[in-house]
Amino acid sequence: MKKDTICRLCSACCPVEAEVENGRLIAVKRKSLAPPDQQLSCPKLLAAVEITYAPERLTVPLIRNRKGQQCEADWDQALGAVTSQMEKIRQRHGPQSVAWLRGMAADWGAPWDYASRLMQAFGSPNIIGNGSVCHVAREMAHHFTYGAMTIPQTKDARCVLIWGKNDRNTCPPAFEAIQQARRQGARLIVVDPLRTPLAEMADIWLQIKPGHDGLLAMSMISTIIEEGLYDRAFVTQWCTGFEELRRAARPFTAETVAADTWLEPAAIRAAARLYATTAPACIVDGNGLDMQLQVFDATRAVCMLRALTGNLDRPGGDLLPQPVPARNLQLQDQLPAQLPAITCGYPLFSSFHPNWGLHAQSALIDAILEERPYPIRMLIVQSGNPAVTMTDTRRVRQALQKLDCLVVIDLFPTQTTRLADVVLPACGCFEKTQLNRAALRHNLICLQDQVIDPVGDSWPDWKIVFELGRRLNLDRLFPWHSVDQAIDCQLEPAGITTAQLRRHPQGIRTEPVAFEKYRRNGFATPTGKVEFHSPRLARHGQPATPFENGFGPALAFADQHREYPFIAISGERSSRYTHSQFHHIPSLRRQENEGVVDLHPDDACRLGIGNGDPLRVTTPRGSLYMKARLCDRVHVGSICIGWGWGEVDPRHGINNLTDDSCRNPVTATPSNRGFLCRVEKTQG
Ligand SMILES: Nc1nc2c(c(=O)[nH]1)N[C@H]1C(S)=C(S)[C@@H](COP(=O)(O)OP(=O)(O)OC[C@H]3O[C@@H](n4cnc5c(=O)[nH]c(N)nc54)[C@H](O)[C@@H]3O)O[C@H]1N2
Ligand SMILES: Nc1nc2c(c(=O)[nH]1)N[C@H]1C(S)=C(S)[C@@H](COP(=O)(O)OP(=O)(O)OC[C@H]3O[C@@H](n4cnc5c(=O)[nH]c(N)nc54)[C@H](O)[C@@H]3O)O[C@H]1N2
Ligand code: SF4
Ligand SMILES: [Mo]
Repeated sequence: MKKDTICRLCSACCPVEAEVENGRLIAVKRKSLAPPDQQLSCPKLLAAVEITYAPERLTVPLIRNRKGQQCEADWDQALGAVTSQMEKIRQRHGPQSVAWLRGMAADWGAPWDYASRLMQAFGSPNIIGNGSVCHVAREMAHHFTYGAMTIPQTKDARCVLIWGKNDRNTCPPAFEAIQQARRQGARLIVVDPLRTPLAEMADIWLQIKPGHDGLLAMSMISTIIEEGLYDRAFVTQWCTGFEELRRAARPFTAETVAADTWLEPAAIRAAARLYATTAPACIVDGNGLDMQLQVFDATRAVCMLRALTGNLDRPGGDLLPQPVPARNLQLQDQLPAQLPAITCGYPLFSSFHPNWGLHAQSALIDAILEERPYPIRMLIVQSGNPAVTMTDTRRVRQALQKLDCLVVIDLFPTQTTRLADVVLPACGCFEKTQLNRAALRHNLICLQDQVIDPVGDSWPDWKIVFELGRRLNLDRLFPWHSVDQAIDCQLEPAGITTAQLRRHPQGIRTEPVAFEKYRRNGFATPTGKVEFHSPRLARHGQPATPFENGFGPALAFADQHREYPFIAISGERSSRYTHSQFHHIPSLRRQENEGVVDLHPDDACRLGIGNGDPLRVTTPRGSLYMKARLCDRVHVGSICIGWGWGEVDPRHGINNLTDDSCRNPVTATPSNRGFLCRVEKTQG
């Protein structure tokens, strides 16, 4: 039997066709729109069956006993242990002392609302997402510029500007669209410190110095304005703050920023001209911008390029999304107004979206360790592995160990589940039905539909949350007995049911694709226009126009560059793994057996390091051990460190090196991606 669903082995949300025989998953294939010889295969999806039935899967709940051992339990015992701890802590310290942490996108989206609803009904405002280190800071920058995060219309573009995104490894459908645009003659500009496959395909590759994208974006703005290459009609009618932007950008000439960006002035100007004079053009922005100290202003500047060139909401440009109307299941209004969330130090970031979790992830660790603004004593982690993936592992582990109670909901044992008092086994993506955020934020809406029974005694996340609700006597707020009922309730405003979605596996549109929608109601900003200058930000003491007060520090430990002379690039995704996941899957390990440090041959020669030599990489926060791989993918003076291997061995953990003491003031983003470090050869 074949069945359509959405893969969530990573956050690309690819539509797939699953093959099931006698209730067992046999194979899963991506439904690609590209011609057969242009389709990109996904190694994780090819390993889907192996992942689903991996012997390591958690199949029963675990509870830590008095001797400190994790022992198997049944669901009744485990859920009872969780709710009795929650009640106990609420009585002693107040409900706000219990927090919920959401990790990677595996279970993101509409189901996010279920956990938020549970915590809000329980009385805690602390539902913390990981958006400060993922794309949510970027999303906020889009919001503050023109009201929503745009979607590049790559396949119809004549020029594609890829800024810190590697769809070759992270989103096959998007990569196929880039290839299609190329076949149709589109020009390609890539801004990436690494020679990625996309950089190799590009007409112009800007090998930017990590973390310095804000300088480049301002410089491109400066060139476009000074050379009169902007769309005057659009700017006059639909943008505010053009003079402020011109003034802010003026000092960032190509010649001025060249040395600090490792780029040639001529290349910067050529990229600005090509992008501004080839219409339509779209910008694909990614995680390369996301974990920078300057993320908010750098991304705003990139967003402003879209508006300056009149590419917003035009075919082949950057589409403003058409969200599916859905019911907000959250209960924010039931929380006492005087009870701040622990993310209150980042008020703009915590409030820019009505129904997401609060995303300043680092605030959670502050609250546990430093008890500010008040202590968190119990934490429930859902679909995340913070002991590996959160900034500054030593500090994170210290925090997780300080808790009175740690509960982890996951599919596999991880560095984080090992620290837990209670572990609840969750189902994988082919074992449950859910609505994904991607499906709601923009038409088409597709269903991720269950294709096989849960493996072992694992439960879907929705069921775990609903059952916790019932045990906390919140049955009234969790009246649904199936996920279909809950989705139907959420989608009622859209007039769509789960049953209809199931009948239309190719998806349902609630409205036809429309361009230039701002002509009807303006942009969703306070002024109704694209805001090059934001009075809202000025009121909060932030630069109203990007970098109007200059460009601040870009990399962690920049003040100690003599001791730490290399720039590390972290987190570049492999197509075979999702963050810390799947490293135990034999077929994937056969393709990529270990994490490595990419080092330029010139640097290696200078340091007497050979290919495959064991290295120690050090920052003021700690060390990491990995083998060297000599290659010119990296710029001299920088290294690229393999991501996610801290799950296999904590000595390979990138976040041993990262710094959480310096953050973007708006979005709480630390510089996980670019930081200074020292590299040396070690013994075996
Ligand atoms: N230094 C540095 N730090 C980074 C990054 C970086 O590039 N560099 N990247 C950042 C980014 S963008 C992100 S998104 C985060 C990712 O950080 P995490 O969210 O911690 O990522 P994963 O390692 O993928 O952990 C996800 C966990 O969820 C489990 N899981 C998978 N599916 C489900 C499900 O359906 N339900 C449940 N309950 N569990 C599930 C998996 O087994 C896994 O243990 O890391 C961030 N941290
Ligand atoms: N296979 C796989 N797919 C995934 C994931 C995964 O772990 N594995 N994770 C998912 C998640 S949660 C996310 S957030 C996305 C991320 O998706 P992407 O944004 O596509 O992925 P990355 O590889 O993290 O980073 C993109 C590029 O940014 C570049 N980069 C690094 N530093 C800088 C910089 O300072 N400036 C610029 N301009 N570029 C820089 C890197 O070299 C890399 O080529 O992928 C999702 N998809
Ligand atoms: S890229 Fe691969 S793993 Fe990620 S959603 Fe698509 S098919 Fe699944
Ligand atoms: Mo992410």
